[in-house]
Amino acid sequence: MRSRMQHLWALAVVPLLAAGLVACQGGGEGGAEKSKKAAPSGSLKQIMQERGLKEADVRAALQTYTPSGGRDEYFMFASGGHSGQVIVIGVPSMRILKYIAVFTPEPWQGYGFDDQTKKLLADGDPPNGGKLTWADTHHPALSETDGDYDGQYLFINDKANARVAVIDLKDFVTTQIVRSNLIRSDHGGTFVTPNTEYVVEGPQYPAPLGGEYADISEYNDKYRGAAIFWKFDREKGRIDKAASWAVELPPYMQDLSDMGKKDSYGWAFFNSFNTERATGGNLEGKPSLESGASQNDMDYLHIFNWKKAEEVVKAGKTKKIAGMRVIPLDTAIEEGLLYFVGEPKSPHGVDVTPDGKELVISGKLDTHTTVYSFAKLMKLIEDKNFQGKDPYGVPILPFKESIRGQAQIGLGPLHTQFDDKGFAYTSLFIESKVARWSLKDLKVLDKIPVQYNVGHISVTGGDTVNPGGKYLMAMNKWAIDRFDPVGPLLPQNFQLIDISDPEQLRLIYDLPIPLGEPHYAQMIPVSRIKAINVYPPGEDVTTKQTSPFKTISGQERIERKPDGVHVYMTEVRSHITPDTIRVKEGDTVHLHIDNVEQAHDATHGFSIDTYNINASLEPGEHVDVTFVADKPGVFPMYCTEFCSALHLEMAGYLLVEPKGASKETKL
Ligand code: K7E
Ligand code: CUA
Repeated sequence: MRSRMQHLWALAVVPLLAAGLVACQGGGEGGAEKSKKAAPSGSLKQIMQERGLKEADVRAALQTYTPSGGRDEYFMFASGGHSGQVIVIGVPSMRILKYIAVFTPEPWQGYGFDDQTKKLLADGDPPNGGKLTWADTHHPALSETDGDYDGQYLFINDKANARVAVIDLKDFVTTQIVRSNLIRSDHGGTFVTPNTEYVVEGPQYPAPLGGEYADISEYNDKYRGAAIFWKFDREKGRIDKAASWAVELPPYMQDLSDMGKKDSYGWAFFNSFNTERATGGNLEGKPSLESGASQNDMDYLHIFNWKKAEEVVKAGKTKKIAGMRVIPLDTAIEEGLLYFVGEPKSPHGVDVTPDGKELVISGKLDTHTTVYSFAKLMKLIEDKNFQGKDPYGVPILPFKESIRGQAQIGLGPLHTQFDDKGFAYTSLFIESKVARWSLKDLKVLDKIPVQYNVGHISVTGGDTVNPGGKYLMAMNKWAIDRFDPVGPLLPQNFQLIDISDPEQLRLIYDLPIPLGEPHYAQMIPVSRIKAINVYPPGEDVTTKQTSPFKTISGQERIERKPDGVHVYMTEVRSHITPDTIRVKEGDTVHLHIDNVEQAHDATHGFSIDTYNINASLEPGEHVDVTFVADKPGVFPMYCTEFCSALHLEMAGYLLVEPKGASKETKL
């Protein structure tokens, strides 16, 4: 790929250079006028002149432009922010390939409309009733084997409602949503342990565990955090709720987390802020939460031994809260599972280096990033060399003895990623730059401006033991002057940066994201994912099982049973069978629909007006739709995908006979 790129580069640009084109940057009408002679109409040179493109622009275009039918080298899985979806983007072309419906209804995919996905979403609804129709998705994580992406599953959290989802990468479909009801919000998730033993969901805002009430004046005693270790059953492709457990944490605001790998395998790291335990009350004569939470110079990195915690759980030293086994904080301390070490000035990101030997942590209000040595942390724990305890009795390791050093990075450092050349990259939120620095000597080598207020950055394979070295995505929160004005709410700005040159960072693409604030993303080689083209006939895509209601061509029928009218239906280009459905007002209707096609991309939709019925059936897929026919009348039903030349004819009628209209209704 790289050599092909270089080849293309040489092919297209060297002649341009030879033609003196690159020197031709004179703007203004006169300049264009003068050079017209040298630039025949439609030539590359003329296009460059007309569009005001410089050499660097042409280079960037050559690096990212992908001709029709061309493919990308990487998939980027980005959080879709408030949309509750995941965005799949091809890199380097930056073409959006898919929105994966996760936490919220998505009409095109029929997600949240058929019985299967309604049930899936309901698993994440609050236990005491109510439907959630949005999410605050933050951190996608790819499944790992030996600390490297294996391309099988994707996980993502909903910060606002403390939910975690599993997405199967065989078909890019959400197959599970779990919610513990232990914590109210999560932010230290999702991160996976190096063999995806667990999908980890760290908390954010403390509250009484399990949803109890306690006044905020009881914050120190009754409010807590808890980190949940969701056990992942790879065979089944599902989180095993019964085998999952959690650990109680003090009421600090736990933030991002990362999992140890290689040398640090078996350990998990959680950042925190507000170790002041400020609770706000700015209308009650107290300092606002923000200022109360920014008093201490240091907050606590939580160092947690999950491998040892498994033994503690096995020994039954847990209590049940909201149906989940929780290691009480006292037990975690007694068993030597939990330690703290200071982290400077409003910490945010914690990132474990690819070799697992060090941790990089940045404070939002610090100009440094701090590199902790895992070996030093372990030695201090072994020697019981503590500088004291926090109010809950958690041992605190001395800061200076824990670190290798600090790098002077810049303003507002947040998140760090690594590459294959020994460089680290840190986003600078306040400075609106990405810094490249040397892990070896902690020196900044280069900084590239980004537009603007960068949050996370993502390098290909960036969270793994084996990161790549070609691309970095800067995920910027403000776009201000980057795009044509679309009113006060602007898109987010994803900027692709070429990091392959050890001498220079180059910005090569801007992609506006108009869907929500994405936060984080993962990039994986496309070749590592094996997606299917069609489903086996009768597949329930949320369970990956054959539906018991599977219907094949020739067996379509309507049956009246005690629980209502069952319609066994098929769709194939270009008819719906049966295309006439007669029911009586008040009947419960069960539609069992199969797309009996096995042709790639032969998707059919299914819709009925007024009843809000909308399904999408990929080839081989089965869905069930249950509704009460409580509105009499005539309702056209039709396929909503332009599937064939006779797509408009792919239709029929639902006839809901009013009560008492006739004695006999033909089925
Ligand atoms: Cu936006 Cu990781 Cu949720 Cu930082 S977090 S930016
Ligand atoms: Cu099937 Cu249109």
